[in-house]
Amino acid sequence: MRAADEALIVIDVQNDFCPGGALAVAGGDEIVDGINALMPQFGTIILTQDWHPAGHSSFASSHEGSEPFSVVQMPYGPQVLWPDHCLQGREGAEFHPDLSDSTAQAIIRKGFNPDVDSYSAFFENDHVTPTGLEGYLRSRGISKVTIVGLALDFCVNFSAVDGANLGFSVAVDVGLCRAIDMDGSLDAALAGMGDAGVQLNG
Ligand code: VGL
Ligand code: ZN
Repeated sequence: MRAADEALIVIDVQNDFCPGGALAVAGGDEIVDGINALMPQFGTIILTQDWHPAGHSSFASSHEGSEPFSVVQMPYGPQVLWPDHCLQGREGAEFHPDLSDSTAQAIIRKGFNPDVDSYSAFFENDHVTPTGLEGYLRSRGISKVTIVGLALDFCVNFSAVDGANLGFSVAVDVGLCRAIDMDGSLDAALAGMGDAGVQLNG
């Protein structure tokens, strides 16, 4: 059993990020059993859920003439345009059916602001609007987090770096993550997490 000040954060293990989903991550479903097996070690478990309204500004379909996986400039910086995914209340936004969600005490939904994407579990992509996770963790006395889930080079990466910058001790169990890996994004994410002081395990 991990210490009382440790939490497990499971990022976006949702149908749309698994094979057959709208933004499928290769092997995304392969990590579910391992995550379930890790859960009993932690007294505090948090799940995140990518949770977009229809017409979200991160969808290529909201930008006429733009293709998925192209990049546009948003007021808050560059933004990859994605296929429509994780629509609020739809099957694609549900957790993978085999993910054990009964022991999770909090579910952080993110990406619900129509104008700003939110990769990180801590801040929207403007890097200032909080999700509330920091306060949740601090008020529960959590100082160390282990992060697993999807996708390693986007939401796991941004969550881990933000967590480290906020002063949490952050470990990523890389074996319990899968990556989108577009245009070198995986290598950049691994380097960036290392630079931020994130411990990369597995
Ligand atoms: C994610 C792209 C768009 C993720 C979410 O969970 O990594 N990636 N929305
Ligand atoms: Zn998204």
